[in-house]
Amino acid sequence: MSDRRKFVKFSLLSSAAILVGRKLFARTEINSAGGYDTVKNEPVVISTWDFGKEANAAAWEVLNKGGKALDAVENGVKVPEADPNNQSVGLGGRPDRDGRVTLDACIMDENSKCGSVACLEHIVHPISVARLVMEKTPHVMIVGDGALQFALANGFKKENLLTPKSEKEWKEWLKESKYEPQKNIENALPGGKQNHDTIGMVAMDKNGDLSGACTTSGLAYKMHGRVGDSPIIGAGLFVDNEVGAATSTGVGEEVIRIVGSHLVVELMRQGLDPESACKKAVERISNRNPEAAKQVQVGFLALNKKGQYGAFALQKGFSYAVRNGKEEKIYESQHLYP
Ligand code: SD4
Repeated sequence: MSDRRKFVKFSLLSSAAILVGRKLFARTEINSAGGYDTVKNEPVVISTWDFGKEANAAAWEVLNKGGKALDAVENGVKVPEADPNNQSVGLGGRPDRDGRVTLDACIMDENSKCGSVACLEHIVHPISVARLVMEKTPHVMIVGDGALQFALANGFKKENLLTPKSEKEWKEWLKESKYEPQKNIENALPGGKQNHDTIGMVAMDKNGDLSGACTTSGLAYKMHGRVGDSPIIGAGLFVDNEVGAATSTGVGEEVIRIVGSHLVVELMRQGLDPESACKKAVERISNRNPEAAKQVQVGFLALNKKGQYGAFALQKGFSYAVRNGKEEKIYESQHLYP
């Protein structure tokens, strides 16, 4: 056989072997939420709500170049943080009942390092302050004035986060000043506007390492100083590099009570797929108090170490965005109540 023919035969055999290998290991099953399992160690990023799509695109720029999941999630959630039209995260977020925009954020990496800020004012990117807490201090969480001082000392600029639009709506709300954060579900604000939409994002990089970030302005017109689940490691976000990562959105008090994201990860450790784990956590909330659970929204979103992802919510209306080498999509989550 000529050298050339030998080479062609060898190449064909190797390609066939690679294809068989991919077939064996590259499972692409449709899960019940319509999502796909990705191949182990293929980068993927998922995030809460429709606006996760733009955030995922920024995260994907990092992952696609072989960057770390930690850098990807920070880069990703900075997009809604800087968007003045997004009224539930960062700049332009709806204020508390005193008209102050107070932000909560946390970040966690593959080594279980984590950082968090809560009730932070005047800083557009609380997620980057949370990352600095993780990297530059021996602590996990810094809140209020202390968080602001820490941010300013590290070069962050003090800015006015209350946009004219959010201020106008807050003044409208003041007329009745109805304090009902527990009852708020989708479309609860005047004019059918949503009152909550945290971004929670989790990602896996090419090394198979996981990280997550979560950032929000919290419930609209909350009491000054109220902190939700979003900056609480274990509640709004949890990453365990052996098992998977999860994040949450919705009424934070309900999530904190069950330490929701940690629960989802632990359920995945016991063998549940991401959607089933999210469902069990949602059921934990509804079993505790079914009547109360019908009045609120909570959604969980999870990714496991195999690259499989899934979500589940109390109510209809929770969406999540996915970006990997094959797709850029928004999915509707399954939900408990119609
Ligand atoms: C909070 N969980 O402050 C946040 C709000 C939220 O979708 O997620 N809204 O309780």
